[in-house]
Amino acid sequence: MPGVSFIKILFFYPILFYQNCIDAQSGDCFNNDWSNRVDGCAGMLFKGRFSRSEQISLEFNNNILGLKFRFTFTIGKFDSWDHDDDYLQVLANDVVLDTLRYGAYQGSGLCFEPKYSELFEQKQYIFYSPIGRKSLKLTLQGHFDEDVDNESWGARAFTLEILEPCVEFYSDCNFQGDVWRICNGNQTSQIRDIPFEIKSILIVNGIQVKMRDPKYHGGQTQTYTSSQYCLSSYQFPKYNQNA
Ligand SMILES: [Ca+2]
Ligand SMILES: [Ca+2]
Repeated sequence: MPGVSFIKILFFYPILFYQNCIDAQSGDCFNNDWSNRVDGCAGMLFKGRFSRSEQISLEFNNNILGLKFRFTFTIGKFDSWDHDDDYLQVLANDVVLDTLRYGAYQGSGLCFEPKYSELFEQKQYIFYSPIGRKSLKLTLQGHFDEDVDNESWGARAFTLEILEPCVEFYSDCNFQGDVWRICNGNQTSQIRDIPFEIKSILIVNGIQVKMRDPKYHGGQTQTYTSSQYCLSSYQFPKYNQNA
């Protein structure tokens, strides 16, 4: 039987990797992601309120693979921000993506101190991660000089999408040994030989990896939709991308 070993990867993208605090009033704000502090303004729940040098962040460790990401959230600007002195910075992997500044009277009076105004604004950032990096840290860092009853901020409707996801194949179990990586958007070649026996695969949710080898599972195609920590044997397959 002239079996041809192969790998086919289905990238369904963008992959919605993470979301939190999406619904106006539901319980998905009440967890420990970002912060366990929750407040409401105009019928909307926010993580917050924060002031002074308070920051909130979320880290994904050793479970995220991608070259290109999109992070969105909605900022709540509350009360008396001093436009030149007070600001909120958005960071990915400790690199500043944006600096947000507002004035005390921007928006309309919705909650908290009646003299000053509130503004809700959806923000969206596309950024890149170095090849091979498996962690990501997102941070909202405040820079304020007065207390929360005078000037503050909150955040809600967090989403993180992977616009260019990757899959990694390893020569040893538990994602050790040599690595062979394929990322969506890599246009170097459509079919290549993987230069070692595959023992484990790191797969982000939302990707399908199909593999077949005549010496494995009777030549049946296997479909994997989550990471595989230790496979018994896949030898010298061909790679075939079908996005
Ligand atoms: Ca107010
Ligand atoms: Ca201030």
